[in-house]
Amino acid sequence: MAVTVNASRLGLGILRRLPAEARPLIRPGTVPTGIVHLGLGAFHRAHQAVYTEAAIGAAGGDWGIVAVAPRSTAMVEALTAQDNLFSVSTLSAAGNSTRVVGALSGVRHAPSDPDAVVALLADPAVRVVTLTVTEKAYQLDPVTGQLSPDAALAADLAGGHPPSTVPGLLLRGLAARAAADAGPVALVSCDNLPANGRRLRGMLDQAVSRAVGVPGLVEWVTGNVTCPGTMVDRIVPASTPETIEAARRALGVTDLAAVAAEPYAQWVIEDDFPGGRPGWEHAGAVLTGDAGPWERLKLRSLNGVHSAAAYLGALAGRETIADALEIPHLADVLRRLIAEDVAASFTPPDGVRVVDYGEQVLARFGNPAIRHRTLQVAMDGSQKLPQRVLHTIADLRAAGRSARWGALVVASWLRFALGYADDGRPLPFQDPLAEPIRAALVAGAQSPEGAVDAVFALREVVPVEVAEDDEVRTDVITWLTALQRHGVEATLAGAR
Ligand code: CS2
Repeated sequence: MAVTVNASRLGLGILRRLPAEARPLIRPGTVPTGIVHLGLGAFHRAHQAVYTEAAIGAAGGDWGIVAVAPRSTAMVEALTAQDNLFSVSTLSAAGNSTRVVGALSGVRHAPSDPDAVVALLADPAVRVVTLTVTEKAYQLDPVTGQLSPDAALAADLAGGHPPSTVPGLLLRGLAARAAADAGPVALVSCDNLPANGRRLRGMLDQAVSRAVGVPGLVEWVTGNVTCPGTMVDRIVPASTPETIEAARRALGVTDLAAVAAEPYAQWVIEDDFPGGRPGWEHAGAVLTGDAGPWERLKLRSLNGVHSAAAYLGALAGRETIADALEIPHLADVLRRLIAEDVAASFTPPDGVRVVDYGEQVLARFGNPAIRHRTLQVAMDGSQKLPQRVLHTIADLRAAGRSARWGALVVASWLRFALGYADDGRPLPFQDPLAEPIRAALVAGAQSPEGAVDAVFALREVVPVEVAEDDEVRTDVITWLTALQRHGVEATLAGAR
């Protein structure tokens, strides 16, 4: 690897100038590749890369990560110019610290070099493939988990040209791996999907069985590919110029791949790796037979509450999640959501009390040093709401309980989707299903009843048992009416 000696830019050449506590835990560039990661976003850099570096440092192994950007080139260019190094700044009220991470052994840009990614997936040295590609990249109907291919994926399934989608890349990579007899591999979803291992497996099986020109791949995948489920957790907002400035202050050089994150991190992983894995347990990860209870705990008590704070906060004109928590009564309402709805909806992992976990979550959301924008968390609601809130509601109703606080979250999402904050300012609605949702809202816009009925008819967003439940419908309409008439602050003040 070429060593960049550039006084003003992060790179191998400047590491010796850094204080010991800011240096990587391993010698960067010396660990051979064993992992391919799809999705080069801030979350991967502050989560799996950090755990994997610590695991290699503690337990060894050839587990360098080649990270693949599925879309933009900016991060690939930044990391290439920095010898694949980046820094993580850990931010809290108690103070900040910054450390350079050396886990990446390479970076690739999938759109400009899909064949290189396919070749990597077929490399026998690669035995683990991790993914942080966001919910929508799986191209699964959020409610049913059925593959719902867009035109690009349909073209990938037809074959004959290099793949351009995540399912397409995996499909062609595994076909090449089977042809090369390169050995078994674990594909590990690190996205906030429900039962993410099973969803990824379902996506793969459906893609393989529909694909043209991959004879025998169904059998090979069955015998050689595992999809362990995971629960991933760390609050990592999108990087901003302030993130880069914090890294520059700490390191004395520019790091265009810098990320900032909260101190807390958790990773629960199902231990099903036929080709081996890093010693992640030495880095604090929990290896288990079933991540399901952890995943439900996190999706419902953290992400569901995060979405609630994001929609209500954005409507009330608050820029960040920490600002949103300052809205009078919001924290109390979120506590009731956790205690009365979330905690009653599922059985948590042994030894965990959901309300205690929820208190910790609220404290994390309040971290004033983490400027997590409400609009970032509000994005892609159609892909997030089922596992974050609608499953909670469905489970409560199946047990004969009410789900009033869950209904408030649904109403706040609908109110957000209508496109205006309480002060009349427009709100951006970024969602892969923005068109059908907006069309439904326009059709039903005359009244809250009309809006709820129109959106509840969208089967790819709202499960039938929730959509056809009169009590849920009434609760959502009541909250939506209050939010529209009185705004967030008065609605929360009057919430009982
Ligand atoms: C957030 C998550 O953006 C969002 O939707 O709820 O990214 C959240 O910060 C992480 O899941 C925390 O682990």
